[in-house]
Amino acid sequence: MRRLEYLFMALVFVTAGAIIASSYFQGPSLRSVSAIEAPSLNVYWDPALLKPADSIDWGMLRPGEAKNVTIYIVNQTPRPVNLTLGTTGWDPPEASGEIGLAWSHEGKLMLPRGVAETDLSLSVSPGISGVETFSFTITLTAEGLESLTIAVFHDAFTDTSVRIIYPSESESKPLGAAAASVSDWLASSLLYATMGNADEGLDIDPAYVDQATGDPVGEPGEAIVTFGGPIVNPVVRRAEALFGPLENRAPIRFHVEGETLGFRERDGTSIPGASLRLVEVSRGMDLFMIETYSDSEGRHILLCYGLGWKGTYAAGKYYFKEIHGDPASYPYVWMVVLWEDLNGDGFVNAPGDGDGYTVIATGP
Ligand SMILES: [Ca+2]
Repeated sequence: MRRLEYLFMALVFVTAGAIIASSYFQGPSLRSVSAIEAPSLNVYWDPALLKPADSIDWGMLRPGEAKNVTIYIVNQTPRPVNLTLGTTGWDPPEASGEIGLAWSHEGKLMLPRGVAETDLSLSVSPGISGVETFSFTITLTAEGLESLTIAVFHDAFTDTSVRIIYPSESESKPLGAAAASVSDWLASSLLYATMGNADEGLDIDPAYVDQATGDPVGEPGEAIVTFGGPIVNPVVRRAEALFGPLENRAPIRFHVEGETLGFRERDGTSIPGASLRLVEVSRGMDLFMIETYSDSEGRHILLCYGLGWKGTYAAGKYYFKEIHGDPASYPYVWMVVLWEDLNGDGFVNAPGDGDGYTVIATGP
């Protein structure tokens, strides 16, 4: 994963000084109240993001006890960020060995404008003594990453609401897209298996696809996955439209010229090796693409499809077997892969099971 170091670093301070935190003994218990300040990562109590969390009351803590609070963090920046928790400024210093703070998001990724539910856990050592009041500063470091890549998208799935849109069999679809085949669904199911928080819907469902524009429906920061190419998939058809600002379009697009099918960059630049003749596609070869981008509404989209249906199925198997197993090796915004039915059985075998998968091009 490439990082744009120093370009963006956000610190969230949950402090006990600037921000108040008082702790004191009440009999055998400790009480601690902390206020929260979050200049770049906004913090809320509720998933609807209506109640800003400007302080945490940990309640009464006995020696040996731990308390959890659930908060919702919003990445307000236009970049994916990598989160790290730290504590500083312990007063008295020895309290740091007796009181610990942990959370469930160490090292995790957040998509731009993404929302993450996380638990903060404060624990007090059973043997704490000599500490009547304490204070410390919590630092949540949000390191900005260079761009949304396939690797970032994959890693963010764990904590991101993902909407999977399936091209339907309907003959009447947005933007005049054609009926899809079940193979597009098969490919999607391989991604579904890797996600923790996915909703599924069809392209003819207005809750998933704007029936007038073909745009996917979703909140800023949400992730959207869809399989199947522009012939059957209105979301892809919309993403590859040849009009409108370039930055609103998917990074690469389907291109057909005579009997040759392939992919080009969104501005029309050809991609060497990223095309096949129609006759080759029917003889056990296919090209597929996997790409990710953010649309103008701040939704993060992963598109996967082949020139033919076997290529789309191959994309699903490739994602599951290769990318899911080693996402850090895919720091790309887009990639084009050649699938070949090397064992000649007419079936799309997974990588390592007899067929060939060759990365033709990656970008940017
Ligand atoms: Ca095969």
